[in-house]
Amino acid sequence: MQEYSLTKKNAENPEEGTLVFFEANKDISFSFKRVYYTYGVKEGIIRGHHAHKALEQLLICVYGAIEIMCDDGKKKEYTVLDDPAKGLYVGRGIWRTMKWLKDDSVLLVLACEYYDESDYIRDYDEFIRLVKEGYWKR
Ligand code: T46
Repeated sequence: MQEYSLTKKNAENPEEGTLVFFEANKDISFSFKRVYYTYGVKEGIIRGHHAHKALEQLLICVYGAIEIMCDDGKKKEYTVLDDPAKGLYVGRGIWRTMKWLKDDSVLLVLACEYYDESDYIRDYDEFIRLVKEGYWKR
């Protein structure tokens, strides 16, 4: 996991807000082929509960606040995304959950690959088995 502070450009007139940008392979460590976002989620809901064999992603909460739990099979780390200019890189072999801390928070994700259900590990025991057998070199 790695936190990124994304580049912000504040408008001269504060009422015109802020623009955030980043470029693949320059500002973040990988290139992305897919973008998706999740919205309309109520406070307290937890999504995720899976790991990826190979997928790398950048998670950004573009509105609201979402807590991301990342578990490498040995320890868990919690990150609160509550700033649209903050990104969290989540690499391969990390079991993750996303807990909505505020109604209607929006999670934007940039993924290095197209959607492939066979890349998901949705069973925690299977995840731990793969960690123990060294599937991911840490
Ligand atoms: C992740 C976290 C942060 C697709 O058909 N295409 C897609 O690109 C995606 C992302 C999902 N789907 C389908 C698969 C399921 O039938 O949409 C349904 C909901 O997906 P899922 O239950 O995996 O959603 P989350 O919010 O638990 O997890 C998602 C991503 O799937 C996952 O890669 O890391 O967001």
